[in-house]
Amino acid sequence: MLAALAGLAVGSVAAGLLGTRQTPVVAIGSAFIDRVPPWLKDLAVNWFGTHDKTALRVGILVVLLALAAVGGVLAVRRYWAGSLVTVVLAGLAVAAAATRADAGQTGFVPSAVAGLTALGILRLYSRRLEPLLDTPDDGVSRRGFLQLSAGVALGAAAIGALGRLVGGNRAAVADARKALQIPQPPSRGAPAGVQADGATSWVTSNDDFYRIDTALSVPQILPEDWKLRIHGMVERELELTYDDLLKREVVHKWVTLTCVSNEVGGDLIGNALWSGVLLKDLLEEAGPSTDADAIQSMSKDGFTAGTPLPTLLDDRQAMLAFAMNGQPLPVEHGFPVRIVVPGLYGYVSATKWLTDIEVTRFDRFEAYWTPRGWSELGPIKLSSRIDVPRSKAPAGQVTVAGVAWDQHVGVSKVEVRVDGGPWQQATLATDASVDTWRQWHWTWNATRGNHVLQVRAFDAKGKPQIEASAPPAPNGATGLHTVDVKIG
Ligand SMILES: Nc1nc2c(c(=O)[nH]1)N[C@H]1C(S)=C(S)[C@@H](COP(=O)(O)O)O[C@H]1N2
Ligand SMILES: [Mo]
Repeated sequence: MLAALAGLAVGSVAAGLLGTRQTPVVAIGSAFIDRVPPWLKDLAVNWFGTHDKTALRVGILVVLLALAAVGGVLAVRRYWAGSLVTVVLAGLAVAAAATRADAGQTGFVPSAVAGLTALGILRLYSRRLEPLLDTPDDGVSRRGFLQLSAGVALGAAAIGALGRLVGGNRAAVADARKALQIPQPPSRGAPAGVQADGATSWVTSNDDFYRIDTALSVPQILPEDWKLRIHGMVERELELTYDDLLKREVVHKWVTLTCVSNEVGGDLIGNALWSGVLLKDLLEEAGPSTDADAIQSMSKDGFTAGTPLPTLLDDRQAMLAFAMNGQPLPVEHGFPVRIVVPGLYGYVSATKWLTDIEVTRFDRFEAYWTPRGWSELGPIKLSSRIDVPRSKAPAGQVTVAGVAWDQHVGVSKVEVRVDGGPWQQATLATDASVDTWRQWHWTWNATRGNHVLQVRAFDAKGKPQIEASAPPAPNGATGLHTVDVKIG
């Protein structure tokens, strides 16, 4: 186990020095994420929520240490058997790292170096342990074994600490992000909105914004290294740098982003002011072929999304965003540039760490989530959520409040009912645009006892949301958000 830990420590230093994210654990974890069956992914998200990535890292470590222990026991009598375990594990990591989208030429090196380190230490151990097999009471050999262990443990800890220091270009990217001067929105004017205690604020701060992606370790891209290619079925290929982007006409737009995995009543949704450049302008400059019906956008880490071309060319102001609530995009939210398309779930549109846009046809590619059981097209479904009260309230006048959304269509009405009684109309807060969620509130004369609150929304055309319960897969959950409240 110490040999394995020392290998991981050396591997992480190697990754830091080479400026790759592919430490052995990240390489194996990323390969695992790409192959995990949907039921297991859902289970992990249910158990660990947005801590699922930490859980995966811990899980990999535990399994690795268990296998290392087996290898260690084998190596006491037969070094080759123990080293075989090490070689297989390191080989898996090397293969995983070498096949990542952003592996580069050196992505496999940290895993290879980790394997060699572990093999070397295992060899030292088997030498030390051989004499103990014949004379278990030999104090000198015992001391030698303990000294070696202490040395390896200390060395691994020191190298691990060093690994944190040389941790890739994380620090450089953070500094570059801080130093950026980006065009500011004219005024941050958010509508006044509903201010009830515990009501969700209309603007979601960058820190509170939900984060969903497949990146076990977030891509670190310096703005000066960022380049976007727009190519494929176009008349003229475009290549764009970060500076080119900032020099263009900038739009600022409130858009509510939603994840298709959001359960009824869930919190994988947030509203922010995005600043960026219209995709319509860029695509028209490139001149898409009349045969094209989609773009495939690609992230630095190989994630892809397929977005219908018409949603990028119409008036909804789909954009290449570089700022979120007046700040350069946080690294977790796609720094330096991502896509934001009002009305579409994130998995078919909102590519973070964007590096490539191919104008193409849906019948020529499959985006990341399509072969994993999610629909090719992902328009956001009309939905509503109760935010207060969530569990209990004192008897009397109780403010029931929440949000409803149907991006790019709009919400016209929200209704609430108590204990399955008649639907009652809630008051809607001011409408910023059809592309954002809408806050609502309703005053309830609550009596003592246990009650059930439900909410439903209507779209701009007066159509109610779907009441039948359906899970998030394959294209978004439906059903009424239902909350049990104890009034006392
Ligand atoms: N590179 C990359 N971009 C991505 C994803 C991803 O896994 N990788 N996930 C998408 C999904 S499913 C959603 S819901 C949104 C979430 O954006 P956020 O994390 O900024 O809230 O990002 C989208 N963009
Ligand atoms: Mo998502």
